[in-house]
Amino acid sequence: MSKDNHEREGVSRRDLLAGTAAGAVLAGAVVAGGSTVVATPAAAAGNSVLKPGELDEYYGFWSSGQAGEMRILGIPSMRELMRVPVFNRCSATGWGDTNESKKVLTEGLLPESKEFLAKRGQETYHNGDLHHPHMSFTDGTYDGRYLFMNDKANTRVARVRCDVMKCDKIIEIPNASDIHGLRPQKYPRTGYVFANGEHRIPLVNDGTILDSPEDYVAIFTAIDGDTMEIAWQVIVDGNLDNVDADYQGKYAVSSCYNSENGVSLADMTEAEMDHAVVFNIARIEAAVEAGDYQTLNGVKVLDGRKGSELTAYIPIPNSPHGVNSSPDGKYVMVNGKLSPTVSVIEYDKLEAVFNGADPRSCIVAEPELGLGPLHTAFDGKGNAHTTLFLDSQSCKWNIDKAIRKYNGEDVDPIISKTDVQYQPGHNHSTMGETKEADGKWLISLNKFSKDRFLNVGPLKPENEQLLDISTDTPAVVHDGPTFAEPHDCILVHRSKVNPVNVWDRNDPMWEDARKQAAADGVDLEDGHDEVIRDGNKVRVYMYSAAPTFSLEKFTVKQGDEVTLYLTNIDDVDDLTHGFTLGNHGIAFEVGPQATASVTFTADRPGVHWYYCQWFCHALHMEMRGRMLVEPA
Ligand code: CUK
Ligand code: CUA
Repeated sequence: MSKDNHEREGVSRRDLLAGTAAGAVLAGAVVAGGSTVVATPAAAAGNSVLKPGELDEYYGFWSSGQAGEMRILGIPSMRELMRVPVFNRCSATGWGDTNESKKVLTEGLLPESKEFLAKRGQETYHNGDLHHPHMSFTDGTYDGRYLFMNDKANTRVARVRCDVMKCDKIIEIPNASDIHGLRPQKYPRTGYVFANGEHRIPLVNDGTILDSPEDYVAIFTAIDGDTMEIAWQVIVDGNLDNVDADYQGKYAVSSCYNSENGVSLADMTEAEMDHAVVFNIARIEAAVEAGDYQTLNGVKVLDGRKGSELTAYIPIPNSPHGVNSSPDGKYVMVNGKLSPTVSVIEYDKLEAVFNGADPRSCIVAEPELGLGPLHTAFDGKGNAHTTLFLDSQSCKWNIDKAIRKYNGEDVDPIISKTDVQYQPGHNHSTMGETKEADGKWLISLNKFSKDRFLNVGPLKPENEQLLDISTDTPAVVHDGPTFAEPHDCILVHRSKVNPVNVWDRNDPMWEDARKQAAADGVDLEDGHDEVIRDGNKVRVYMYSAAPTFSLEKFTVKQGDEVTLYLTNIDDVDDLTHGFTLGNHGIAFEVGPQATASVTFTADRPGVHWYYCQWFCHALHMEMRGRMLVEPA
């Protein structure tokens, strides 16, 4: 055990000894007082195991890939703390069913999508492919306001409010196809959220073009993170994969694996060199100011194809993937994927490139690390950790040494390689994409778990591993199976995030309910129940206070359009109620001091029980009531 580990915050030598006291314990299971603690030597060294009741030092915000939600983990324990529905639907919270969530899920859709979905009997998309969750920044570090994330499946970008950890905005991006890479501006603040359209499509995609891929384009989008409106878009050559922003507010850099502008696998992988596109923010803003754009689907679209002064195309080998700015603000790493190299671009050399210098003159290192470099994370001490997909390794290397080697010195930038299980995609270090990178922990998000867990059938979990990176030989200290499919995550110090325990009664989330209640003369703020008939529309206002609903029964007529508003007037931490209406497909959560509503047509004559489905009280089972639907 290194000295370093003993000094880790919150870990005393005694804790470590206690954790290994039984000797035998080191590689086995300790059974004490009925609980089983699995301890491995590495776990004890890195102290990723917290005792019951201990809090984690970091929040992990996780993508869930094709599951469409965001997840919150505690790091280093790797305990899953919460799931936040975003692009998916959620049976537990009613996301996708309540009027409040439907508003978020539908208001940002393009008109043609609404029309298309209506023909499928849907108000919105029911799926999503969430790859990249990233927090808003101020001055180069997380500010705890928002999390932004992409939906590759349906070309959308969503925002989650960090005060309540609920999604409050989703927008569909016109003109682009399949938003993949997404990063917020780091400086001076977010600001822009940059979003890459991965797939090339005809610029006016009206069904008249298929077999002339030269008429296809990819589109880079800058979204205003405060308003969630699109600020501008830039047309590029090639496609767009991942993106990162710099620490000066000058540039965003995207990788392109398809400089060939191909549409088949053979076309797309033909060239040895692809490129990174650098977007010059000041020049783009000036061009917008000067009116140097076309308007397409209501968005200002600028032309940044080769030859444009808005962009620079930096040749990079070979089908590059991840893009990661170093915490010192000096460099951005473009990970070579099919090339064993990571290309290191120095931000300060980009100005010369924009003024005509050789595009490759901004490359200051190109270390050869191993097979399949996909993503790079940083420790804030001058080192980088790159995932090697094909080698199933995490490679620790020194940035300065890589630069010296590129300049001809005989030094080896590689510090060590750690086996991971197996085939890592993204990795992420604690605070690693901010100027406050602290070099404590690294997550390796591995695409395959193979034999690491009990067999659960043909569909296997993936494997997320936690590495202690405080030493020169990072060690895996935790294995964790995970369901589809975290591509990316961020590790945020807990001091940056301050969620509330109880909702504010004036929260904008239920603004529409508040307005309707006011129009109906109902005081939503004051535990007021009422059934209001308005033609064949019936509005039922009720409140919950453990263990009762204020209305133990109400009556509507067959064919009525019923909107039920439920306000939880309990203001105690963790006192969530729910409303499930039997045989109506309706169930939602209502947190302390929140209001939620749902609308349906009463069409099943009879008595229908509604009940609270979030266990809230010793008399939770009794927390129920009846809706009578009178036959027409
Ligand atoms: S991507 Cu999946 S491993 Cu969508 Cu960020 Cu690289
Ligand atoms: Cu209220 Cu269970």
